[in-house]
Amino acid sequence: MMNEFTQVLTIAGSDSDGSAGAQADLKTFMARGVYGMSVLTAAVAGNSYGIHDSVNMPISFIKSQIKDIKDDFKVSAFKTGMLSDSEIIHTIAEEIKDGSFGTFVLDPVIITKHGAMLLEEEAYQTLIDELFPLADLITPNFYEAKKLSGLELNTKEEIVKAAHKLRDLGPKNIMIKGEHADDSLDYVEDFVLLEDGQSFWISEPYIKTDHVNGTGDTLSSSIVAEMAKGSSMEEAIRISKTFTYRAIKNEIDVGHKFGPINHFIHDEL
Ligand code: PXL
Repeated sequence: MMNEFTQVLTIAGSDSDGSAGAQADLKTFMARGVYGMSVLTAAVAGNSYGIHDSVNMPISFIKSQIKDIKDDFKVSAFKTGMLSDSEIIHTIAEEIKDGSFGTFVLDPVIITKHGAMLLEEEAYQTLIDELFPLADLITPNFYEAKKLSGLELNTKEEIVKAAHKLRDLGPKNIMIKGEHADDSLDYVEDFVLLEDGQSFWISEPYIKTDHVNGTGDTLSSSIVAEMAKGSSMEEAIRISKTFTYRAIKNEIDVGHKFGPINHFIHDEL
């Protein structure tokens, strides 16, 4: 008897150094015990010093990848990561709106921690107009939440306000990830607003490390995996936050500068 496997998908960019993008997503899917597939939207040339080049996949090729997955697999949940521009966003929206890939986690990737732009500015509105209404969850980081809500987010009240403002744009659930640019922080606090109106903060101790590449990708793909396995949205978010925290805490020595997190963490969760 063959094992039946839960199948999930990432629609994202490839990152050559394996720390972020589709590579981080696939490693996370493996660590969380689901079968991961990828539709590549773009590919970046990067290492732990930064991103040095990138190309977008041709629209026809993005469509071919999606068609091949639809023709053969039963995807229970999926995420989007780097989408580059309006044309790619529009293509993805058209392809996923039939709902055949299940639960949709949208990680609104705009910029890397070290300043590389992964989404053109002209595309922010397309992301909001075409993909937000289809999303079960969006997971903006602090910077992305500022850009997409138009609020400054200087206080906790403003973060709560931003979450409501973003939810009014269509996504069912919102997770705004806390700021962690400041080394004097004791905790990183994320704010979650659920579909039923309940909300909560999740906090984990701040870890001072240069090895945080791919953190957002890992969190959102872990949520995809947990949703696909049957968790509720709240459970999936809590499990994934702990998983990501542990992947940051248990550092691995890879790369000379801003290294990856540790996807080999898969005991007990
Ligand atoms: O972590 C954001 C991200 C997403 N997708 C790709 C990336 C990165 C960051 O480096 O390279 C392809």
